[in-house]
Amino acid sequence: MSPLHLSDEVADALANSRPVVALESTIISHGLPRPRNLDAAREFEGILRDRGVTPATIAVLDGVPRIGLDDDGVRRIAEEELAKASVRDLPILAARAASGATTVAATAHLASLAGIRVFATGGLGGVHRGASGGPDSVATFDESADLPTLAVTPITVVSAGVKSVLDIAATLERLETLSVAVVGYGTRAFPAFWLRESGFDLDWTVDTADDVAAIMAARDELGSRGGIIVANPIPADQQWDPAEHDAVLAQAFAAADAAGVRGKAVTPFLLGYIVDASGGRSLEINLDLARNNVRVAADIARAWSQRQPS
Ligand code: PSU
Ligand code: MN
Repeated sequence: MSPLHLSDEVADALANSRPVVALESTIISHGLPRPRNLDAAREFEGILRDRGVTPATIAVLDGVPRIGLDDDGVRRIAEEELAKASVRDLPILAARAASGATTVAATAHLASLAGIRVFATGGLGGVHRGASGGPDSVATFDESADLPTLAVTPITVVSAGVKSVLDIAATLERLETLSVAVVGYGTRAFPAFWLRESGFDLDWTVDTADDVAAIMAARDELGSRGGIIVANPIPADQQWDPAEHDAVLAQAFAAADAAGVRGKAVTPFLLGYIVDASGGRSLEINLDLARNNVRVAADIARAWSQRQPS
């Protein structure tokens, strides 16, 4: 018996080489506030369906890794207090019949097991500031499992780069070491989630979804093990005003410092603070960039599907 449960529509689409895009559940359960998160989960699926692509939202429910959720499953990831589950948590949830919302790492792993090749998210996890220490701080070693997982998982992830609360230079260095391919979608500038540009340039840019599908095909022929990150910046007219962004981030870091927040609590603290301090502006941008990534992932999945023998 397969340990995975594929929804009928996902199983049918995969069996017939029709386009499928995986969606993560941690962004719904932990990344977006209620009740907007339920609308967002449904909207992301709708964007795919409107483009003839089958959505595969992924989560572990009662111990079963589900690839494609029904309406009740989507409601559960938006409304229940679920564990945030990375790859290492999957066997524990399965053995205990427990539930969890899957991170980029866990979603990529499960999607790939199911045979899905394209995945849309908001922002990837990465190397946290202070991971390697500083003049007056000890190293936290806080690097998301998203990075090493993408080194060994054959999936193409569309993301708006990584959040500017992370150490972006270190994240890009780690992706290089881990041999994860990174291409800018219509840009050479690596984006920083709410902003179009992080100040770091990429070696490669692609202009079309079919360019990405061609890289995926070549990847398979060359026996590369890892994934491909498609860095898709938010459109210029939707990005956060950089000066306001910098000011709110500085406030957020100062507040985290003053509150003595440490370790894995830092990111949720910063993100919550940033939504409040921006008067909700950062949340609207987060939704815009995620929608934009889902649209690009749909185009890539269609281009990939067209390359498959039918
Ligand atoms: N980026 C967002 N919102 C999120 C996340 C990232 O804008 O909710 C989630 C993703 O699921 C990502 C995870 O995989 O955070 C990374 O967490 P950690 O650094 O603990 O691995
Ligand atoms: Mn971490």
